[in-house]
Amino acid sequence: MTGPEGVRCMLMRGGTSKGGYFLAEDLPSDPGARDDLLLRIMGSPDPRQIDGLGGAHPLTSKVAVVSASQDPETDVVYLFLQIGVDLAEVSDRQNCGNLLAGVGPFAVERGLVAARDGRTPVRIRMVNSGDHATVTVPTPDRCVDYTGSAEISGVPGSAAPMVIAFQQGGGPLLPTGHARDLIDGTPVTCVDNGMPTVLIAASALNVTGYEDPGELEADAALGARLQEIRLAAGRLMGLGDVSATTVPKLSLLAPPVHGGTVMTRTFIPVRCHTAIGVLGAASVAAGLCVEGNVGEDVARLPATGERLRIEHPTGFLDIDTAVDHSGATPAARGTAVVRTARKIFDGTVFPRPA
Ligand code: NQM
Repeated sequence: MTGPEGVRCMLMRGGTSKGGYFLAEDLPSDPGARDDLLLRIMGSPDPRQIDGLGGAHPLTSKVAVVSASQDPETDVVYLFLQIGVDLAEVSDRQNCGNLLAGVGPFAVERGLVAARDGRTPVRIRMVNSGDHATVTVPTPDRCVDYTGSAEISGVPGSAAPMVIAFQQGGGPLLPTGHARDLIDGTPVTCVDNGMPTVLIAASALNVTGYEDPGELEADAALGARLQEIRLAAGRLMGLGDVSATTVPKLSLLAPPVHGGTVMTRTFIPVRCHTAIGVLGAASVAAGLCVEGNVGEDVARLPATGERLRIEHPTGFLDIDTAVDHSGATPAARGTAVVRTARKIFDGTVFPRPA
């Protein structure tokens, strides 16, 4: 329940993102009242989010709302909400595979899933996409252990691995029905392996794909071109008018430079990601496995195995995935990834007054 004083909240890093984790029962059930409260908790709208939990960037202005599942096949239900930084907007139009890494330990910590001695699988239904995933949480002595030796690019130090296995989603891998579309003369591959994403060779937009994210964000002509492509791609992908939504994302592709599969610069969709999202990387990886995709002359697909290393501005993200071409249309087979997560605080957050 929302008390007059404050709201129970756990602040966690999930992968390379950070956000507030709430039990659904601790928030108002009315979405309008919930969103108003969350904006005040995060300190939005304000470019600095100085009066709230938010970190003044879309990657640190996120919320996970978690509840017990009524479905015996699933343990918990996870709703992701993107909280606007400088705009008073709360969006459920996209999922977040990074915060998902924290949903497993959060569910165990809040008693929604009984911890096993060793490792505890938490089966999660993701409301935003309708897809399912299992996060396996290290639980020695039936307690969540956040310490360990797993390292992920973009996060200093090491922590316990949270292994995420995604189940096959229901939607098409190629939402436009094609491996390649032409948008105002620019070849693109529109793909959705958990995150609607538009793949574009960086060279097609006259950039190298190795620029600093800040430099790309400062390029107004590039930003305008990306927005034109995004609006057209949104319609082709059946997403309608995407002018006010955070999907589809755009990933610029360049040849790998660290021995991986491909180098990326991903727009989410206005800011350029300092790394890459989990589901964004899963979509890039699956798109690169589709015959005829726009990265064919850019990427170096592994000769064997199903692990693709997606390079990004601060390192790389390894994705296990493969595409099945035996059916009428290409389909992604199970996707898996290792992330880490960490509890930063657990307590009561005090929202800015209404
Ligand atoms: O793609 C950023 C992130 C994300 C989303 C974004 C994510 C994902 O890095 O699964 O995690 O694309 O807005 O958290």
